[in-house]
Amino acid sequence: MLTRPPESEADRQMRERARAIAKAGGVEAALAAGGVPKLVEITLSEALVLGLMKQGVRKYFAIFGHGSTDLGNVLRIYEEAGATRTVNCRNEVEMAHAATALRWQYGEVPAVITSIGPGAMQAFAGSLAAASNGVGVYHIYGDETTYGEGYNMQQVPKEEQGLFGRMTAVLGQSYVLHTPAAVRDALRRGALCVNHPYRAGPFYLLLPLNTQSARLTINLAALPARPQLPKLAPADDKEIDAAAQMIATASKVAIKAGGGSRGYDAAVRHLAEAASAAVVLSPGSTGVLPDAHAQNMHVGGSKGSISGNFAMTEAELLIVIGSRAVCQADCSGIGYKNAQAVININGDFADALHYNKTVALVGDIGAVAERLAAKLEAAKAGANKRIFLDACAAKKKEWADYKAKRYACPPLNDEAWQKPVLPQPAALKIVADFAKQIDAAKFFDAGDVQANGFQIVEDDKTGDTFTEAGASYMGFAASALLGAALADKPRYSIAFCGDGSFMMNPQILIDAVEHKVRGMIVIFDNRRMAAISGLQLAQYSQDFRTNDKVAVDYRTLAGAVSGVLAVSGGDNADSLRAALKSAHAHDGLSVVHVPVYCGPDERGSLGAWGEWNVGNWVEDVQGAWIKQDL
Ligand SMILES: Cc1ncc(C[n+]2csc(CCOP(=O)(O)OP(=O)(O)O)c2C)c(N)n1
Ligand SMILES: [Mg+2]
Repeated sequence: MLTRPPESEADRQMRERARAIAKAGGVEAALAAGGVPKLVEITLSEALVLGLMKQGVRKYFAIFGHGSTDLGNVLRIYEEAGATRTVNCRNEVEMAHAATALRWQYGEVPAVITSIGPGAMQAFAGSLAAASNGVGVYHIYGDETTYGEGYNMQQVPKEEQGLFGRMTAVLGQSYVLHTPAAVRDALRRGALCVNHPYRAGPFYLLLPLNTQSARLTINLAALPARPQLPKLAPADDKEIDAAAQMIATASKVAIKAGGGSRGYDAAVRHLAEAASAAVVLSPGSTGVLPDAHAQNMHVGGSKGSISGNFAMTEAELLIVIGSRAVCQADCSGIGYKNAQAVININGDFADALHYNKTVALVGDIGAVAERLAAKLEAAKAGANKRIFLDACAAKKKEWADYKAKRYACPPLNDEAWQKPVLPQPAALKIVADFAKQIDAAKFFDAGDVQANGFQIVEDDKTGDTFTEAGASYMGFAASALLGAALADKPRYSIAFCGDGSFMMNPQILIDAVEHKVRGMIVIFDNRRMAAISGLQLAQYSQDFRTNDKVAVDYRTLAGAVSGVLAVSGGDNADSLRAALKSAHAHDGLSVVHVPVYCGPDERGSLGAWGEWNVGNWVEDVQGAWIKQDL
């Protein structure tokens, strides 16, 4: 037992503040009720917690170390008062993903806390997923002392200052709290960074070991609140009229709805219908237009689909909505071979101007798309596009028939498994259908699981699939389930993981149990990192070091953790369906292990329909890119 000495006077006062704030329901309310004075003398650690609370940040994922014990003490006292919540995790990459998921899936802004050095570096690595998908989260890392009394253990061992701050500033925005009173400025910058309307991302607060406990006088009323920004749109109709005119005269129009269009379902649909445009989705935007909508051509890009890539290739006018032109989602920059011009709707100038020959409609997607749609309706601009839409519909049917054949494929004899097992597309489809049936959200990990996954999902709204396509970070999906541990209203979610990805971050097995997450992990086990074997084979006709010979019994491994229900999905569709049912009935985390086929039979994959600027394809792709004018 750790003994508890009597509480210090400073901690007692902190506890009083924490109670007053929790009782009032927040810093502002406590100030208004007179529960706390405006000017308080507190430590930097407490000021930070109060400042974050003022922005609505009350939830923390933490792995403490010598670099964050002071902050940990504040969070202990505030949690005991009911003002904040902290969950302890087993791996910093995992908790960075959990934080990203909490913001992405539930819209709640959390903070990640690490020690100095290795813990921080791991969380920093994980924060690439937040940066790549435009998800705003706070990361708080311990940092070297400001007195320079000698090297701190785990700092970057160089005679230079602020190195962690510089490193983190490369990936997102960062602030070193060298001067405690700077916390107000740091939090103002952080608030905009994590709540940015179209370029949100991680904000890193570097907290030196010695400034955490430094006391400062702070004005609680002056700590910045969460910013409220108006929606912006072009001030006059000049560009919108020009865009409407371009759409009216073109006969083949495609919309590319990128990750930024998530959540703008109604506006995208309105614009698509008014423009009679074929809508091509990105891996991260499935659901923005209902799957069965006649104008939904599914995903397009390097992996893509028959219909999505057809529409991208054939369109003479491209309308880009909320896309930063990611190589893979945009066919390595050569997706629009016949496009003569672009209309680009984006809040960010650089993204809006990514292509040449562009009319940039800079602003909020909803505001701009609705205004443009109204113009198109008035001008009956969609009237001349039937032939193209019919051709697209035929391609959509071709894609649906193609997929149906793969879903119906029986178990295939597999070399690694030495028996017939389900092909991955068929297995993924069964799990995706089950998710729909129970209204679960789907998280996809990297690899073939992810690529086949976004080709398969049939979403009808934003928010049913989270595919971390920005960084494609192996280990994201299973870790993301931990977001539910702190969510106000957790939704049952299923993580679709490859065997390779699952082993990158299996810590969720413990953390989900500890923090009472209900959810499911399905491991699609092809005994290799098949996405890369597949690329190697396609490019160099040989695979190399993308598998090993070690058999792992994932059911026993997962089942060894008390509280986890581990079941086998078996080798056929019926056994998998039965396994999913029993897994879902478990009141906690369940793991379903499904052996899947990997080999030369083409029914084992859903194919690639675009081009990609990698490996020995670069000459061809770049040759095509250099010739096009967009
Ligand atoms: C952390 C990380 N390391 C490496 C990669 C590169 N990578 C992408 S997919 C993949 C293989 C994925 O294997 P698995 O999870 O088993 O899925 P499969 O392709 O076999 O379905 C690798 C190594 C990555 N995306 N993330
Ligand atoms: Mg695999």
